[in-house]
Amino acid sequence: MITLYDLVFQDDRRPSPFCWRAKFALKHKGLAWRDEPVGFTEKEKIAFAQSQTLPVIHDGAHVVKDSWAIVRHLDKAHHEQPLFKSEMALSYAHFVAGWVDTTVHPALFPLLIGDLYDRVRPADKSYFQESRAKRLGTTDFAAFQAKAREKGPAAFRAVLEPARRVLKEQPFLCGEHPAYPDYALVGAFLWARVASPFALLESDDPVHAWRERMLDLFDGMGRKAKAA
Ligand SMILES: N[C@@H](CCC(=O)N[C@@H](CS)C(=O)NCC(=O)O)C(=O)O
Repeated sequence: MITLYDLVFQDDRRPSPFCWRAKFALKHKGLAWRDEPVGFTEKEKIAFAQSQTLPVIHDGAHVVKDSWAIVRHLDKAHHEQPLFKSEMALSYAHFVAGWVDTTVHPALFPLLIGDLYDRVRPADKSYFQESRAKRLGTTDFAAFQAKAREKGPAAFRAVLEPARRVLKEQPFLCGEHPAYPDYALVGAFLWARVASPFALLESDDPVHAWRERMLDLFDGMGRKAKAA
């Protein structure tokens, strides 16, 4: 049985966008897993993988860290229901994951930082505050978030335009059926949903309808996760 080491917040919340990618990929392939929650200050649990970040998986003799390495491993080790059916599918997935990492997450982070901090486990608060203050240049995350939200979610919505153009024409980024590019993007929305009540999308946005479809996938895995 595969073990997935998943970042945990207060009240067993699981917001990590990268861990969500791994969970959707496991479901896509029909693979069962055992879940091991890891707090920010419990990195000793993943020391065996020489990793400082989550997700990590333990799959038989294989220990794999980093969400992209994990999904590549899953397809190599388990041939059923491939995530990447061609070199082009693999390249599209890599491109979309990179776009989410470098454009979608940075646009979202300032809108969520105060709510994320509020939901971090008490034992992890000072670690989170210190590490994120290095990135943001302040420890006043509530004020940083309020300033980001003054502008409203319009700038964030604009970032989604490449996805919106595709989703105007088809139900998923990958066509009639979802695949890894959809999982990479929905991870960002689950990060937001689990950590924050802030409304990101308008109801007539094709990205909104797509997000609803993604929340319904795999017996409502995303929808059932504890939300803010
Ligand atoms: N490139 C890595 C990024 C993983 C990552 O940054 N994970 C965050 C959680 S979303 C983490 O574990 N952070 C630990 C920390 O900040 O100490 C991947 O794709 O798995």
